Amino acid sequence: MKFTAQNRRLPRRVCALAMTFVLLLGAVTFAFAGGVMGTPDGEWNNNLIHRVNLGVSPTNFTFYLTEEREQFSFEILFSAQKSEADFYGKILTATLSGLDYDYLSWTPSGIASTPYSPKNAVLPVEDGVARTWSWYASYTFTADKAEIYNLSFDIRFVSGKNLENAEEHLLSVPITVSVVDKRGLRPAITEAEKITSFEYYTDASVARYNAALASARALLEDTAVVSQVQLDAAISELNASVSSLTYKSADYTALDAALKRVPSDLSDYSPASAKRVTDAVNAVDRTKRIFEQDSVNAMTQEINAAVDALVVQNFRLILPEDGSYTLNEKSGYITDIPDDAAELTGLTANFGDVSVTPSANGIGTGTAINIVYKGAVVKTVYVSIPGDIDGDGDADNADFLMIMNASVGIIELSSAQAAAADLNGDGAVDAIDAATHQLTYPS
Ligand SMILES: [Ca+2]
Ligand SMILES: [Ca+2]
Repeated sequence: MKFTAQNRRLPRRVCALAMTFVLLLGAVTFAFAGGVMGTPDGEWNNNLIHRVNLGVSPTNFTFYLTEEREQFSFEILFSAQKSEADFYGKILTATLSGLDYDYLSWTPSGIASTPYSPKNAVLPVEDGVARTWSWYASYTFTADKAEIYNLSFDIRFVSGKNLENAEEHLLSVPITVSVVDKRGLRPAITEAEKITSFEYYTDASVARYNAALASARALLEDTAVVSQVQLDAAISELNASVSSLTYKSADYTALDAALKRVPSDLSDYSPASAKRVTDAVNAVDRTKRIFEQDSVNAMTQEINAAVDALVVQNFRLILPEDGSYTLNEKSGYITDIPDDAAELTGLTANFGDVSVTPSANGIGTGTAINIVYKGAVVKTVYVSIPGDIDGDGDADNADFLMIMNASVGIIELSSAQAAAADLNGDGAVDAIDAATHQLTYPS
C-alpha cells in the first residue's frame, strides 16, 4: 500500500488542531445558510435557518505507478460543523461514486467524544454548543495504467430548525484521483546516464542534456505533484536531448586560409593544374567532426599543394586604360606609345613583372617589353612604330634612308623594324614604302 505525501494520514492530534483550518481554508468547504450560497440542487437552503458547514478535503489525489500493477490508498476527511446550538441535522449516507475501490473504512475523528459513522451521524440538538464532527473515509484501489478518475463524493443529509420541517438534501463534491504512469522515467534516465563522456559534444547540446536529466531525476524523487503530460514531456525531452547531442565541428581555420590562396580566375593556368585546384576545392567537406581533424588537415594540405603546383599557361601584358599605348592584336606589336617617351611606364602583366629594354637608339621601334616571371623572361612584346626604323621614336629622314638601304639589300631589318618599314602593309619592304615614307613624314 502506498501513500503520496498529500494523502498520508496526519496524526490524529494534529488533525484535530487543524480542523478549523480545514473547514475555513480547505479545498472544498460548503456553508449552508439561508440564501447565502448557491447549492447543487437549488432548493435546500429554504428550510435552513441555522448554520451547518460540511467540509470535504482534499479533493485531488495523485498516485505514481512504478510497477506493473499497484495498490493505492487515499483518505477523504469529511467534516460537519454545527455552529449554532438550536439546530437539527442528520447525515444519512456519504458515498464515493466513479471508482472501483476494494474497501472502505470510516474512522471518526475530531473533537466529538462519541464516534459517529456518517451513515447514521446525528448532529445533536440538545447540547447547545457549536461542535464539529469529522470522519476519515479510506479507499483502496488498484491501477495498472495512467488514468484520471473524476469521482463524486455524495452526501445525503437532512437538516432544519427542528425535526418537523427538516428536509433531505444532497451535496455532491467532485473528487479527482489521478494515476500517473511513472514507469517510463527510470529506464529513460538509465539510458541517458550511459553517456559519460561529453568532451566531443557542443556546449549547447550538453547543456540541454544536463537540464533534461536533472528534471527527470527531480521527477523521480517524487517531491512534487506532476501530471502525466508533464511526466511524458520530461521523458520525451530527455530522450530528445540524448539523440540531439551534437559533436563539435573540426577546426576549419587552416582550410579557410588555404581557400583564400585559390585564384578567382584559373583560366590562365594549364588545364591540368587548374583542375587539381578545382577538384581540391570541390572536395571540401564541411561536416567533419572534432575527431575527424586529420581528414580536414588532408583537405587543407591538398588545396595548398594544388595552388603551389599551378602552372601559368598564358602571360599577358596589361596596358594602361588611358589609351596611351596601342597593341596591334594582329601583328602583336605595340604600335603607339606616348609622344617623346624617355621610358615606358604603367605597363603590368597578369603574372610576374615587366622590364623594358630600349632599342639601340632609345624608346621606339625595337624596344622590348619583357614579362619576367620567377626570374626568367617568359614573354616579350616589341614596339614597332610605323615609320620609325632606327628606334628613336620619331619618323624622319634617317628612317627613310634605312628603308631605302633595306629595299636594296644593303642592310637587314629586324622583324619589328620591317613591320615599321612596310608602310603599305604588303609584307615587303621596298621602294614603294620609301616613297610613302617621304610623303607621309616629310622632313
Ligand atoms: Ca626614327
Ligand atoms: Ca611594303
